[in-house]
Amino acid sequence: MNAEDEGEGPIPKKRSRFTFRDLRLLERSSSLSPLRVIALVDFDCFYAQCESVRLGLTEDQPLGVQQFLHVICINYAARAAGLPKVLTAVEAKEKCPEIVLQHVPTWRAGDETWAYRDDVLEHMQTDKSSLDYYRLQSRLAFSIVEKELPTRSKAKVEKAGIDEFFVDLSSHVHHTLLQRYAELVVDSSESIDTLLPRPPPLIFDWHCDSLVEDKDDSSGIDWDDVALSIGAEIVQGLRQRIYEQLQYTCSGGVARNKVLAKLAAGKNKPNKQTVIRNSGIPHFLSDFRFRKLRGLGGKLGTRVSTLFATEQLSDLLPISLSTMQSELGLEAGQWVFHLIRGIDHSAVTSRTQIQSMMSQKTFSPGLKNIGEATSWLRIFVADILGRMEDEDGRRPTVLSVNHAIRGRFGPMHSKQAGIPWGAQLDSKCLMSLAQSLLQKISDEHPSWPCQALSICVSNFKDQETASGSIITFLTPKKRILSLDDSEGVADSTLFEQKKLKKSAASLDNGLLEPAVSIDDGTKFEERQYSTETTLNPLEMYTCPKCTESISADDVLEHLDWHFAKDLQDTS
Ligand code: DCP
Ligand code: CA
Ligand code: CA
Repeated sequence: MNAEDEGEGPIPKKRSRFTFRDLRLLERSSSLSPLRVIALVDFDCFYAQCESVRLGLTEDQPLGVQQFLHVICINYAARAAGLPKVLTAVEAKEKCPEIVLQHVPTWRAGDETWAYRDDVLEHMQTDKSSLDYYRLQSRLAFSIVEKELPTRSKAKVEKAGIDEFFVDLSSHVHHTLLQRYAELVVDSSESIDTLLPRPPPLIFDWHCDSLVEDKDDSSGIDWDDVALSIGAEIVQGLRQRIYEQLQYTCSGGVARNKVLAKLAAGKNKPNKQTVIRNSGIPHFLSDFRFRKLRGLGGKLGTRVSTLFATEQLSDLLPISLSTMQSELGLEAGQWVFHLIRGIDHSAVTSRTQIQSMMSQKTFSPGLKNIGEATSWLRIFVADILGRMEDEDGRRPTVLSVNHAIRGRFGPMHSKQAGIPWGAQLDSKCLMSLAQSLLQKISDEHPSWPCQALSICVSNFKDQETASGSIITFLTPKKRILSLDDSEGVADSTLFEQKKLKKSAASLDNGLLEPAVSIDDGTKFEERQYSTETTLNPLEMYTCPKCTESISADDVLEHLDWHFAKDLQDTS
C-alpha cells in the first residue's frame, strides 16, 4: 500500500490506496495483502436446527436438544421465549411449556447402532450419547460448500468446528475483480508498485444485513471495499445453496482475517450476514471483551486479564508494545498487541487434521470383569469408526486402551499397538487389537471392578503417503455390535492419558502383535482430554456448571461427566 495521496480530505482521490502488488498478493491468497477477504460461516443453533428439520417442525416452534437431564442447544424461537442457551430440561419446560425437547441419539448395549429413543431417561445410566447425526449433517453441508466454491480460483475452506467453516476467498475475489474491472489488469509497462486507479463510482451493494464502518471516514469506496463486497456476494450465494438443499440457516461474517470474520459472524444471528469494512475495524473491536477473540479465550487470555486487571479490549489499547512484550514474552506480547488491533495473519488451512480420537466412559459401579468391558470396547470401536468416516483418505496407525480402576483418580494403565497397515480398518480389526490389549492389562494388574475405560486411535496418516499400499477401508458400514447386558453406569469422563512414551509397536502388515507397554502405573491425570485433537483447536465453550473451557467436540461428554459425578455425589 502506498500513502501517496493521503491527506487530501473529502475531495475524491484520483488513485486508489492500493497497488498492483497488493492485487498480486490477493491472487496468491497471501495474508500480507491488504485486500484479503476471509469469511466465517456458522450454522444457527445447529443441533436444534438439525432436529427441527428432521422432525419437520416450523421455525417458530420452540425446540431444545436434550442430553439426559440437560438441554444443550435451543433454537431461536425458544431463545425468543427468554430461555438461556444451556439449561435443564425441567427448567426449559417450566419457562416454555410449549417447547419440544428432542433427546440426542444414544448408543445402547445390545443394539447394532445408535438410535433415537423415547426411553433414554430410563436408561440414563447405561446409554452413551452419539453425535453422529449432527456430524453427518455437518458433512453434508460441507460437501455443498466444497461443490459450490470454484476450484479454479482456489477458494480455501477450513472446517473449524462441527457447525462452522472459514473460507479464504482472496484468490476467487481476485479472479472476479479482474473479470469485472478491466482497469485492474496489469499493464506490463507499469511498475508493480504503481497505485491502482480508483474504483468507478458505483451504486454499491454490500450483500449483507449489517455493515460495520467508520461513519466519519470520508475517503470513499476503495478496492478493499469492492473485494469485501464480492466476498459477501459469494457467501450469500453459499448460504442460499445450503438453505435450498438442507433447509439450514447460517450466519456469515466477511472481513480481512479470521479473527474479524469470526466475530462478525457472531454479531448478527440468526440467518444474517455482517461485513466489516477495514475502516470500521477499530470501532468494531473496541466494544468487545478481548477474551471473545479467537486465540484469547484460553490460558493466554486469562494471563492477559490477570496481568492488566481488565477484560475490556479498549483498556489494552493504550499499553505499549514493549510493555506487552515484557509482560507476556516477545512473541506472545507482539501477537496480542496486533490481535487487539484486528491484525491477524493466520492462514485458512484447507484441512483440519485430526491427530487422534478417543471414545470413553466412566462406570459406577465399575465394570465387573473383562466380559463387561468387552461390550463397551465394541461401542467405543463403533463410535470411532463412525467418526472416521469424516477422515477420507487418512487412517490411524496406533490404537491404545486406557484402563483406570478408580476412574478419574487413577492409577491408569495403558497399552498401545500398531494398527496393521494392510488390514481392512473395521470393527473386527480394531476389536481384536483392543481386546488383546485389555487382556494384557487385566493379566498384569488388579483390574476389576473398573471405573473408567477408553480407547484412543492416533497417529493418523494419509493412506497414499504412508505406505504406498492401496487398500480399501472405511467404507461406511453398519456397526456390528453384539453386546452383553451391562450394569455399568454410563457416561464419559474427561481425562488426558499420559503422553505415550514409546512410539507404536510394529506396523507391519498383518501383525496383530500388540502391546508396547506405556506408563504402566502412572498417576492418572485429571485434565481435559480433547477427543479429537486437531492441530489448531478452535472453538472452546465455557461449561455452565464448572466454567471449565471445553472444546466443541467434548461438550456432550463433559456434561455426561457432570451427570455421572452428580450421581456419585448424591449416592
Ligand atoms: N454445543 C453444546 N454445548 C455448548 C455449546 C455448543 O453441545 N455449550 C453444541 C450444540 C450446538 C453446536 O455445538 O448446536 C454448535 O455450537 P455453537 O456455539 O455454534 O452454538 P449454536 O449453533 O447452538 O448456536 P448459535 O446460533 O449461537 O451459533
Ligand atoms: Ca452455531
Ligand atoms: Ca459454532
